[in-house]
Formats: sequence, structure tokens, C-alpha cells
Amino acid sequence: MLVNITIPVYNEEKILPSSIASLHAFLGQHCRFDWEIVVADNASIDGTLEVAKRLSKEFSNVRVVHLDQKGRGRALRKTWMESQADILSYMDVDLSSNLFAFPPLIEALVSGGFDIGIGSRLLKASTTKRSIKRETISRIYNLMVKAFFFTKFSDAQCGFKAITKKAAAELLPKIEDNGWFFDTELLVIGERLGYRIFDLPVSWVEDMDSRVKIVSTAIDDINGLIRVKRKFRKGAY
Ligand SMILES: Nc1nc2c(ncn2[C@@H]2O[C@H](COP(=O)(O)OP(=O)(O)O)[C@@H](O)[C@H]2O)c(=O)[nH]1
Ligand SMILES: [Mg+2]
Repeated sequence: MLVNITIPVYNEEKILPSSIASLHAFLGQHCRFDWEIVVADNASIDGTLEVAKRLSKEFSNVRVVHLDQKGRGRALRKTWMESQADILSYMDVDLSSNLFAFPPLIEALVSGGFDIGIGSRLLKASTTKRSIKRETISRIYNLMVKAFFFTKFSDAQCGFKAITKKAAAELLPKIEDNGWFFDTELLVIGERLGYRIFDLPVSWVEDMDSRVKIVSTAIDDINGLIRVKRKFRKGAY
């Protein structure tokens, strides 16, 4: 059993070394499966790629994937499709979700009968420290997702997710978005097609250093919801 942990990065030369060191140490102690860390860089214009390559030499089980075009969804699709792993996962480089949620996320897929696992900042048991602005946008967005699709999962956008190889093989080719809406599209289509989603509360501490442009991302997300809704109406999946 091989578990892939993809770390999507865009201009993250500063935080990357400490995050990979923490994650590597954590997995060594707490992951009972074989694992690989893949740093997935898109078009960073700082030293991220060089730092990632150095880390891949320094640490065992760490490799690098590079793409020329931006977009976190694009990086995840490519890295997951090319990986040999049985379970594919990703987490944000800032490790905002506490790592102790990682083993249960993986166990839910390996032995719990779930196909997709997601970290959630919006369940009762989640502990979330973030700005009022991000909290409000997140709550409104997730209500919109539910209003559009009557979905049950609680948090589409948490950067902490896992999926089985089998579910990924069917779902990834159906996802059009290459950016931030990728996650929502994966979950909405997945739930519609009957894949079981494990919704796990996480302990989240916001890292204020963000790559998200809030206004343009919100517009893209709403356009994405409308696009996928139209496809549902046409029976596209
Ligand atoms: N590969 C890749 N990763 C990205 C891109 N944009 C953002 N990321 C990564 O996505 C993760 C989440 O970004 P972050 O700025 O922390 O988002 P926030 O926590 O929602 O503010 C980080 O690991 C980023 O480096 C991109 O275009 N390509
Ligand atoms: Mg972040």
C-alpha cells in the first residue's frame, strides 16, 4: 500500500524546507503505509523549484513534479494521474491543517469504506482559527454549494484531501477546472456519482501568507458552480 502526499506549491521557497522536514518526520513516525511526498510546482518565479530539487536529494521518498502553467488543480491532476500510489492525497504547504488528522483521513479510505476523504473546518468538532473575512466567505461559499447541489460534505475548500486511485481514475478526467474550483468540482461530481466522502474535522490555523486572490477566485468559483449545474442538467456525467 503506497500513499502519495502531494504538496502543491507556488512561490513557496521560504516555507518549503521546514514544511517538508516536519511532514517527513511526521510520516516516518505515524504512517503505517509506504509513502511518497511529491512537491508539485507550477511556474513559480522564485527559487521554489531549486529548493524542491534540493529537498528531494536530501530526504528519502521526496520527489518533484514541475509544470509550466499555473493552477493548483492542474498540479494535482497531473501529479495524481502519474503517481503509482494506491491512495492519493494533498495538503497545503503551510500545514494549516494539523497533521494528526492525516492518519485517520487515510484509514477511512484504506479500511473505512470511503472513496474520498476531506478535512473540514466547518464541522462542530473542527477548531478553526482564521480571519473573520475568510471565515465568512468560506461559510457563504459552502452554503452556496449545498444550495446548488444538495451535497452533504461540509467544506469544499480545505487544503487537505485524499482519494483512492480507483475514484481518481474515474473522476479526474471529468474535472474541467485547473485552479481553485477543482476541489469543489471533484467533490460535487464524486458525490453525485455515488462515491462516499469522509468528512473529517480538522484543527486549522490560518497562515496569513496566502496565494489566493479573493475577488477573482470568488468569481471563478461562482462561474464554476453554474457551469457544473448546467452540465448536471444536461446529464453530462
Ligand atoms: N502547484 C500550485 N500550487 C499552488 C498554486 N497556487 C497556490 N498553490 C498552493 O496551494 C496551497 C494553498 O495556498 P494558500 O495560499 O495557503 O491558500 P489559503 O490557505 O487558502 O490562503 C499552497 O501550498 C500554495 O503554494 C498554483 O498555481 N500551483
Ligand atoms: Mg494557506
